[in-house]
Order: sequence, then structure tokens, then C-alpha cells
Amino acid sequence: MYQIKIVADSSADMLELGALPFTSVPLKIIASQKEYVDDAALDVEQMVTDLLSTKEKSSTACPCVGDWLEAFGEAERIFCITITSTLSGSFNSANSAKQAYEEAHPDRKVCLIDSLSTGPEMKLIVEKIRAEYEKGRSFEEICRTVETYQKHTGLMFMLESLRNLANNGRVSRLAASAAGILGIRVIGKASERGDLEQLAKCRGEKKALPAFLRFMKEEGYCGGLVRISHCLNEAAAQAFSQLLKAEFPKAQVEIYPSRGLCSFYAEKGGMLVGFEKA
Ligand code: X90
Repeated sequence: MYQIKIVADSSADMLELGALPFTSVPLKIIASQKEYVDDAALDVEQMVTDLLSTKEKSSTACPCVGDWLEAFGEAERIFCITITSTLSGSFNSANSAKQAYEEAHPDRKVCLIDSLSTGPEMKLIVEKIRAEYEKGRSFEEICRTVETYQKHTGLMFMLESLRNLANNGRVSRLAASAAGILGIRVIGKASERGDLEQLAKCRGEKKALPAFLRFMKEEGYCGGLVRISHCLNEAAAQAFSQLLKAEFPKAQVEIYPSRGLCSFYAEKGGMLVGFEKA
């Protein structure tokens, strides 16, 4: 069997992939006093706490071409997954790295995937690649399968604040102004274009979670895999998982804390849900 390597930027919230060669390429979070590298050493909770205590604007930076090339290493068949190209330059620099890599080594190949999403939806894609590889599928077959799979996965979010998204021009000020009002939760999804689309504003998590599930079903969820990442809000993730399992007892749900990049934008209390859909 041929050997593959999977490379994803750190917005996938993944640090390793068991036995398969995997590298996470960190984005950076840049605050006035400090730069945080979104790698395994980052203390996410500390970063979120630091950022909450400052009024100054912070920003982020995507990996550069060299970062991607370094992660590709000497692998011959690479699956490379990025955060949505609509909101980040990560895909662009990965694409330049792919061109350079394939030109320098004509026998090597990079299958580059624009997730048009982030976080838990990227994790589903990575897991799909692993499953197909373990079934013995060829590199080309897996590339095609992933393209189809992406049409059957979605990402939804629940956020308490859109401040960092608005400060960095990733959503409009108007969209951001409702969140930030005490108790308001914004529910939305990754649109087909790969940006944020607002679905509803709810007062309080108690109302938001059932609404979240209703929207998820409207999006086509019918019992498939679910991946939930949260920024310091395990309680909401657990409560949501219970609601979901009450209707879909066989649903396979995984809950985990988001890493740096997603925690920066989802902010304290935020929850991201990646799911399979019809
Ligand atoms: O290149 C960079 O500096 C990174 C910019 C990333 C901007 C958006 C990150 C969004 C993270 C927020 C909720 C989910 C949104 C899904 C939209 C596709 C998480």
C-alpha cells in the first residue's frame, strides 16, 4: 500500500491522527503584547483569558508558503486541507506550496482541499480521508470521494460575541452588533460560498440549543456523524449532544475544546458543530 500524509491548518483543531502521518500547520493570533502560535504548546484557555482582559484589537495570520512546504516534508501523496479561502489566505499559500512541491518533485502529488468551512467540518473531512485510505482506495479515488463528501457535510455555529470576527472584517459590524448584547446567541452556518451566514438570534442558551437542532435538521442532518468543538463551553456542547441523541439515539458525537484559531474567532462560549447531511 502507498503511504499518505495528511496536512491541515490549525483551524481543524487537530494535533495528531493516531498512526497516520499528520501535521497541523499553525495559524497565529497576534495581540498587541504577544503573539500566540496555534500549535500543541498553546495554552488556549490562557490565551482566551488574556484576550478578554484587553480592549485592544487582535488579529490573526495564516501560514506562509514555506510553512506548508515544511509540513509536506518528503511525503509522496499528500492530502492538504485548509480553512475556507473566502475568509483566509491559508488556501492560497497552500496552493502555491502545492505548485512548488509538484514542480520540484514531478513524482509527488498534493490533493488540495478548500474546506469552505473550518473546525469540526474539517475534522470530518480528515476522518473521511483516513477511512477511505484504510479501505485501500487509491489516491485519485480518495480525492474524488472527498469532493462528493463535502457536499454532504455542513458546519453550524452558536456564538456569544462576534467582536473578533467584526474587528477583522470577517463579518459586518451590523451582523456583529446583536451578539455582544448580554444573553444573545447568534446561530449561523458556513454558507455555500464559504462565509458566515446568520440563521437566527436567540435569547439565552436554553432557547438557542433546540433552535440549533431545528436548523441542523433543515440543513439535512438525519443521524450521521457529528463533531462538536467549543470554546470553554463544554456544558453547552454536552447539553446539545443530549438533545441531539434524544432524537437520533445512534448518532456518533465527539466533543472537544477548540484550539487557538477557532477559539479566537468563536470566542468564549462559542460552539461549532460539523455534521453529515443528506
Ligand atoms: O487567515 C487568517 O488570519 C484566518 C482568518 C479566519 C477567519 C474566520 C474564522 C472563523 C472561525 C467562527 C465561526 C464559524 C464560521 C464558519 C465560516 C465558514 C470560527
